[in-house]
Amino acid sequence: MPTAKSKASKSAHMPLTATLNKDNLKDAIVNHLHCTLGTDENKANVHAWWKATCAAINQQVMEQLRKTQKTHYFNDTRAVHYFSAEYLMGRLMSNNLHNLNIFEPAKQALFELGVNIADVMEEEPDMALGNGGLGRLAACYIDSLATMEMPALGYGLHYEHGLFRQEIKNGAQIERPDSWRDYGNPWEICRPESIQEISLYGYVETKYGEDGRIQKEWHPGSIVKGLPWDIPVVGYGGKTVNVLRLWESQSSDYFNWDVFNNGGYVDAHAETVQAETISKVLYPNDETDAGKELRLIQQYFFCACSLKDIIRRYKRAHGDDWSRFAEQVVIQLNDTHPAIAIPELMRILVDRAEMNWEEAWAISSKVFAYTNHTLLPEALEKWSVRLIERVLPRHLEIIYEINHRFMQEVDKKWPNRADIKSKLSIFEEGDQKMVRMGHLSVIGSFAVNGVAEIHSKLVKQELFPEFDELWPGKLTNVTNGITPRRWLKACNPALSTLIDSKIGDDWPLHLEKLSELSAFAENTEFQQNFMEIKHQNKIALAQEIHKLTGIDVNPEAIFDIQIKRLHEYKRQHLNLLHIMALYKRLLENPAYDMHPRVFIFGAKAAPGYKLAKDIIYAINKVAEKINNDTRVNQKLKVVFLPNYRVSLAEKMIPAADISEQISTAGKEASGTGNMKLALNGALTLGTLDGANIEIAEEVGDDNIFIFGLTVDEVKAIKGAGYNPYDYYYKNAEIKTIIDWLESDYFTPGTPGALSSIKRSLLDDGDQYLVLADFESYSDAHKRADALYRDKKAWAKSAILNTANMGKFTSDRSIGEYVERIWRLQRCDVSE
Ligand code: 26Q
Repeated sequence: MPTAKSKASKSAHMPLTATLNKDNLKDAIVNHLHCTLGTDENKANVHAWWKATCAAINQQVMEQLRKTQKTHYFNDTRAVHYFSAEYLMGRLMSNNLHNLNIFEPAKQALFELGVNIADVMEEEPDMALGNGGLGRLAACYIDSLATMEMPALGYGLHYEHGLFRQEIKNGAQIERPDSWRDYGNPWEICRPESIQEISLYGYVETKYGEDGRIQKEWHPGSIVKGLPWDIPVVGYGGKTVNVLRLWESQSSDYFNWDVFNNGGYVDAHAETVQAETISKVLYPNDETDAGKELRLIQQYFFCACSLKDIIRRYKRAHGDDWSRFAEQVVIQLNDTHPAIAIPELMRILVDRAEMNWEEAWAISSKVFAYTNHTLLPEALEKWSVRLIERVLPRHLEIIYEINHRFMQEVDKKWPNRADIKSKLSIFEEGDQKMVRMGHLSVIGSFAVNGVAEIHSKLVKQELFPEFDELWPGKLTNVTNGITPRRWLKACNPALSTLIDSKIGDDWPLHLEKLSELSAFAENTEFQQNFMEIKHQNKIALAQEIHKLTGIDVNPEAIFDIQIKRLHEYKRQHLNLLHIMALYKRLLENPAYDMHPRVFIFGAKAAPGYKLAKDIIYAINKVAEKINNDTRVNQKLKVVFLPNYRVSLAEKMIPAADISEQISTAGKEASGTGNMKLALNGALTLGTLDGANIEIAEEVGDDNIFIFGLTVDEVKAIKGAGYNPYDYYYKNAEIKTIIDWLESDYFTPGTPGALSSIKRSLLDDGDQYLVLADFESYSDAHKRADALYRDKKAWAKSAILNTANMGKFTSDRSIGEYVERIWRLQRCDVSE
């Protein structure tokens, strides 16, 4: 236990640079060029400047990191441990400079050294250790936790290769490996002193202790080492610097030496390769469960390493006294990906700490909380019993025991209801007996939340209704949020400066203050300033588009943007069908009245998701045709920007006029891109789904284009037997467009190259109701077009979007988790 005395013993050492300013930054950068990188100002390339600048920034980051860790240690505070298989951090240099409030001094320092800070920032590879929304949410949340000075640790996997780099060749997606740390990454600290070892495979021995009590001993078949890498997470204001701890897998030396000594030299190397495979690469599937052994091992590996790390830290303060563990430790499960942590903690308590089941469960069930991010049946994680039995034999026994006791509880509540039991059981009977990780997570957690009001309502009503009845209050909502530091201040500096000049500069910490901008929504001068910034951002994006694709677009056109993973439920193909409709209208009537429009897409498809890749191909083929058709290309352009990622989002979002959020109602849990785009003054064109509903409530009906079936209407139309052919035959425009897909108009010489989309929309039943929503979607676009021509009206709506996004700061979300779920105290880091 840390003592008051040790707390008082302050180090006499003063930091080299207490706070960095322009002059000492300059010195530090040059110094690092010389002493860290072995080069100098004349020889250094952009990469060296980037590394030297990061090293200079790190002087302050590391100092605050040290102070934060010391403060948290001495205060022995309760802390949240965010368990996530994904963190989409993006670039860190600009973020850290802004959060330390030294962006301008750094820019000036580099300028005086003859270097442009924008070029230096471009040199940084994205840290893309995630697929999409769930991974970026984790990154926004750890930013807010540090900003709000909360004791918090992020835990995850140190993937050697993050999400694949997307190239487009002849219109098709090609996947290339991502290498974010090829020449070393300056933001990570290797911590070999905190290596952990974890077990896999093997068998379980049942023994009887002296007291006659049954004891289980797991004899592993394999041991793997976990090496932690720490990424400092700098809060806004730069006081609290928390840690994101990512585990790299390595082979365990001593274990392999046995093999080695038994003459298995080659086998020993095979084990090495296997162990090092675990953290090699991020699975590029989102919303689907591949059921792959390596994926399960990844999940267990990082959970087991993280729990050992947490317990080591707890024991340093409390020894073997477990009584305060649940007061000190709360673990948030980011979806079910880390759910295996629940039986792992039970194993440690029962087998290692030798607690009885009830004591262990009393602790474990106060530690975990679970966030659900999806209702899609194919995305609900399930693992076959056989696989878990082979990889984690002891965990399977524990899961059976958890379920057995839970079934008794169910039987008390609903006596003799085999139907309810089989519905609620962790085990799903069938051809292949499966473990439902969602059920395990709900049973093993003290709180369960969805990520937007509508989604949480559906989690309660459709996904887990009996759990809600059994444990009223356990299922709740925390609407997602985004960090305004990255998603407005850093990515849209001109707009940020304008906002500062009107309402002061503390909105990044108090985003609800943006509402004060409403007073200027009808002010002509403010409208002009606001729209001029949008225009400049569009010019910058147009240049980027030219650089990346060779396509020229007109910044006077409406920039209509859809950026997100490619998935049928997100309906990029609805957008595409509408683009084809506009094209056809323009061909048939060259005077067709519309403001020039540029449709811009960014999306990666899971490599094994055939139809998603076909949709990318179709977008590119349609784009090629339209962009080269001089009959229409003054009014219509289509751009697919390759390799969509956080750093590209930061360039696209400030330039958007229209934000496409067009998922089938009930399918998008929340969405967070919708919040980022609206915050930057784009008008949402979207369905009543996920957080769109709450965005509409905030901005008002006049400042958003809502279309399409509601959740209830989707249910009704599906219940009545939806037939897409009804729409195909009734609406002549829909029919021509869909038939167009089958011709060789867009793919000269290869008719049928786009026909899989037609098939999915007709023969395969149009699961996501694209045709049912088409007309309403087209109408919404007409309303958007009309409003855009009224420059003042559009400007007012755009301003009101920015002004009304206060609710969606991730600080609000984190505030709700802290108050209602985690019960944390702010911890002041000052010396
Ligand atoms: C599961 C098993 C095997 C391999 C991969 C996966 C896997 C990986 C990632 C499953 C799902 C994901 C990611 C899901 C995701 O990003 N969901 C999104 O989460 C956002 C944050 O809450 C929401 O805003 C989005 O609506 C939701 O789609």
